This record gives sequence, C-alpha cells and structure tokens, in this order.
Amino acid sequence: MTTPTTPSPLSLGVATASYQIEGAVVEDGRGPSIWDTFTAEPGRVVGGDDGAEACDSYHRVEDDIALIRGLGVDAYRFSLAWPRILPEGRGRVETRGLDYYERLVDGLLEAGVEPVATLYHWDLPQALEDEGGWLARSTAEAFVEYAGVVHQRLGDRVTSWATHNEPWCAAYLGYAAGVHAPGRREGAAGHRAAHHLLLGHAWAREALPGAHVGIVLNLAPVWPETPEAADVADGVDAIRNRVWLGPLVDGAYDERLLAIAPVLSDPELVRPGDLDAIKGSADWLGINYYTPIRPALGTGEGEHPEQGAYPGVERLDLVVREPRTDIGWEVEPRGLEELLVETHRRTGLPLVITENGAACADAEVVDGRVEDTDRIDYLRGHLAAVDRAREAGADVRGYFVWTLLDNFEWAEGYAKKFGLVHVDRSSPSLTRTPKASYHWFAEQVAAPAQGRGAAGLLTP
Ligand code: IFM
Repeated sequence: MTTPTTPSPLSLGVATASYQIEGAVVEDGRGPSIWDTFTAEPGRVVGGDDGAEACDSYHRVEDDIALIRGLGVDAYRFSLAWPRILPEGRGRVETRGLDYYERLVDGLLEAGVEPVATLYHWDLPQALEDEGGWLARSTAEAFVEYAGVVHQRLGDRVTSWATHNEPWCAAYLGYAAGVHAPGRREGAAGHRAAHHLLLGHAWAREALPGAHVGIVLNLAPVWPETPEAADVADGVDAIRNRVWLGPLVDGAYDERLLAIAPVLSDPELVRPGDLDAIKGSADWLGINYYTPIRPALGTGEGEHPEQGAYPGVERLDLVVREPRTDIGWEVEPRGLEELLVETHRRTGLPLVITENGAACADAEVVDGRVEDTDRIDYLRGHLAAVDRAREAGADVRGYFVWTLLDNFEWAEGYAKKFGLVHVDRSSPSLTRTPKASYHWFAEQVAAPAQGRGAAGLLTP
C-alpha cells in the first residue's frame, strides 16, 4: 500500500551515454563496439549516421563539465564504454580508457556534481558479440570482470552505479526486432538475451562492493486501446515490465511470461541458482520514461518500430495518440505519475527517473538563442507528475533530463534532437549553444521549492 509520507530530497540532474556523445571511436586503444559495426551497415541508421565523431565529448570533456556546472545540477549520469576499457571485452585492460573516465569523475566532483555511472549503455565490445553477444552466458561473466576493473579505479569516488541501461532495448530491439545493434531479428532470442542481461546485472553487484547498485529500466504503463486488447496488453506488460521486475523482486518469471516465452523455462538457459541470484539484486531502480504503450488487437503487421519487439504476443498492433514529440512518441505525463506510484508499490525500492525528455524539431540558433518552448512544456508537465507521485508516497530520489547535448540518437542518427544544448554539426568546432530549456532547467534547479538532495542521490 502506498501511504503519503514526507518525500526524501530530490536530486536533479542530466544524463548522457558514451556512444551517443564521445566520438573518438578508434582512439587510445578503444576496441570496436556493436554500434560501430551496425552503423557501418547500409540502411541501418537514418542518414547513414554513426557515432564516430558524435559530440566529440572525448576531447571536449572540460567544456561539457562546464555546461553541467552551469546548470547547477546535483548529479550527472554518464555511461562508460566497455570497449574503451577492455577492448576485447575481457582480459587486457586499456588504462587510457580508464584515465578518461577518471578525468570526467574528478572534474564533476570538483564542480560539486555527483557522478552517477552506468556500466552498460549498449556499446558491447564487438569481440563479445562475435562469441554470441548477450545470447551467450559468457558475456554475463565478462561483464562482471569489466565491472570489477571499473570499480577498482573509480569506486572510491563514485557511489551510485547502474549496471545496465534499458536492457529491454538491448535484448528485444537488438535481438528480436533487429532495429538496434547487433540487428538480429530472431524473435525468442530476445528472451535469452534478457536472462543473460539480468544475470550480468546480479553478478556484477558483487564486483561493486559498498556501492549503491541499481539497474535502469524503461518500464512503461501499458494501456489497452480497447477492452478486446486486454490480453495482448498483458503480453506486452510481461515482456516490457514483468520480465525484469519478476526476477528482481520475486525471483521468478511469471506464468503468462513463461507461456509466451517457453525458453525461459529451459534449464539450460535458466540454471539452478540464477533466479535466486537475481532476486533482491537491485538497491535502487532507475526508470526511463518517455511515453505510455497503447496495445491494440490488430493484424500484428503494423509499422511501429517496436512491432517486432514483443515476440510471442500475437496480433499486436501499437497505437500512438496525439500529441506527439518529433520522434513520434505520445506526450502523456500521467503515465509517469502512474508508473512511479505503481513501481513503488510493486518493488518498495528507491526510484530514480534516470531519463525523461523530448525530441523536438528545434528552431535554429538565432542571436545565440534556441527557443525550444515545446521541450520546456514537456519537462514542466513531467516534473509536475513527479511531484504528484511523490506526494502520493512514491519514494523518488532523483530526476535526470535526457539529455545534455543534441547527440547520436541510435537508429534515428542525428535527426532527432533531445538536448538542452544545441550542437552545431555544420561547424568543425561542434559549437555548443545552451537552449532556452537549459536556462529554464537551471532555474528549476535553483528554485528552493524543489527540495534538492544535498547528501547524494541515494543517501537519505
Ligand atoms: O537516446 C536514448 C537513450 O540512449 C536511451 N533512452 C531513450 C533515449 C531517447 O531515445
């Protein structure tokens, strides 16, 4: 039961991810990742874009820390590129990769900003994909080695860690729908990848002693479009939400999920002890929220990019209502409020909104300003939803805007812009211009009414 209590302080921050901003993909010994391979294949990414240069944050880290400091935020969520640190995925350590993240962490701390590190935001070393990627149990084992190497270098300064970002995307967009790297369209393989991602998360926790270890999920409220869609909606909920929460909270995959995904009953995949290891392995839960999901009972042949990402759910079509952002996602802050209250009730864990933001067809820079009022409206509406959820008793500790910079938006390339800061891709200097939303968010951070967290994201 959710009972109204005095909310804990809310840390405010911004989030980014390595492949989307760093560039420098062949520098300082970095090995190739699955996204380097995927983006090189014709037709995979809009405009044939890739992350080879991205925002060149690898070389401009001081400039980007200055932008973060300028926002006055409590925390910055970033991810580390596994192939920068273990170019072959395991074994040999590339210390120049670790040096880069150490510079970032030290710069943040000097700026009074808490570093919140994500270990895996989709840039799997290609060498591991060549051995089966997340379809192989050995990838989860390699992930533990990577976590230990990173923690050894940064664990004295970083206390808030997330293992995976949106493992649903890594598993189901990557191995079932094939619209993300590694681009495999193998239906039920998505479930296999999901189990190995969960195992990697749970095992890696042991390699992060003394840390607050969470996992970041893109959970979503699932609202059937009609009463007839209730059953397909339950299937979507199973694959989008319960495949993670069931093992993490109850140590089990539920009956409906096992019916859709019989591979999750295969003792060769789910071995004795696996579910016990996963149960209770998250100290906190990150939630990335953008939009609700509205399943309809249809032909199962719709055009939605996530159409193939719910293997085993027959006759599913995904409906998107208006209003929508520039990436075609419905704007519905009520979904965030419901998700927070419901996830708090379901898990009892401290929650952090690790991503929320909008892709907008921004106006260009005019006299040094970008007037992205639609992004401000989106963020204002969602922050109000967070306040309502907290008042209703949801234990929400942080809210991170996605994202600091206009960046490489995966299969959408550079066409879709989520940044608080405009990046001029036509200039060799990739000039950064804070948008109106950057200044607006800085004002929210400074507002005394926010109850900002002084002691740290997960320290009450
Ligand atoms: O850009 C992504 C991010 O990498 C993961 N969450 C959703 C964002 C917007 O698509």
